Amino acid sequence: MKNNLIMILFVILLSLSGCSSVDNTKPQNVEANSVTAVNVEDEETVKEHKSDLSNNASVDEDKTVENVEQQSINENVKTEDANTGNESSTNSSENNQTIPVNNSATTEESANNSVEEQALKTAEEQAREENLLKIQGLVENELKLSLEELKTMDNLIFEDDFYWLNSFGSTGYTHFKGIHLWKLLESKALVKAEATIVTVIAQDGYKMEFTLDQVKKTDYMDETNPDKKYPMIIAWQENGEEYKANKGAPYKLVVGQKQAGDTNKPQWVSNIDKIIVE
Ligand SMILES: Nc1nc2c(c(=O)[nH]1)N[C@H]1C(S)=C(S)[C@@H](COP(=O)(O)O)O[C@H]1N2
Ligand SMILES: [Mo]
Repeated sequence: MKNNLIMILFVILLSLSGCSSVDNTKPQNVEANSVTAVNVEDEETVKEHKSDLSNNASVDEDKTVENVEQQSINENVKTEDANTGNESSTNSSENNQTIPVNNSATTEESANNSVEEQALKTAEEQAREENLLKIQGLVENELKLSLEELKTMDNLIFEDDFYWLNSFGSTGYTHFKGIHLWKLLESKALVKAEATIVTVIAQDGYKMEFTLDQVKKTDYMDETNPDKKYPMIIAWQENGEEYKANKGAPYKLVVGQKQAGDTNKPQWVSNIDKIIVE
């Protein structure tokens, strides 16, 4: 009888310790699951409250409470993550994906955006800088002129149909509008007295060198029309259309013929980068 009692007690003890070892694993899963459940619930309430925003003034308060709740849930998930082994990590990483991963994606995205924005901005700035008309060398005022600035110089603007003769004998007219180069150098850059040479250099390295007298000359000709007289100009508009800013610096040096038979077209310089006075 006494032995039976001891046996019964022993069995009870055994089964109790067996139960408790089952209990050790189960509650963990339940906890993890319950966090997932709360997350889903929470997301639903967020959605609900969002749609409530327009007609409920107390929603802001609710949202603050919710944020606190959400934060504590995140903390729970993190703590759990650190404490649990492989088995329950599926659950907690699921939980992580619902909130924190989203957050870090947003942060990454905005970081990427700002990097891209900055790159774009620098590219734009660079393009703007490259599209400035630079005048350097023997001048009182070295200049970096934007197209907008050039356009405001009303009394320096010249426009006409320019006759051209190319190397292989082809001819034609092209209408150009732009700025009178010598007037620009004389009145804005203030060319120094000792200057004798003007070199016009394009972005692709193509360049033409002129004597200062050639730049000052205002009676370049059209061998087929004695009435025509042209100065040397920096054009920004060709046949009624401005040069596209993404096709290089929007300036072209244009000049008529010095005398009959002068192949003037190859002397034009597209996409001018700078003008150097020496
Ligand atoms: N920057 C630059 N300008 C340039 C050239 C060039 O290769 N690069 N070629 C010249 C030659 S040989 C000719 S015939 C004309 C052609 O003028 P168009 O581009 O208006 O047709 O541009 C001249 N200006
Ligand atoms: Mo040419």
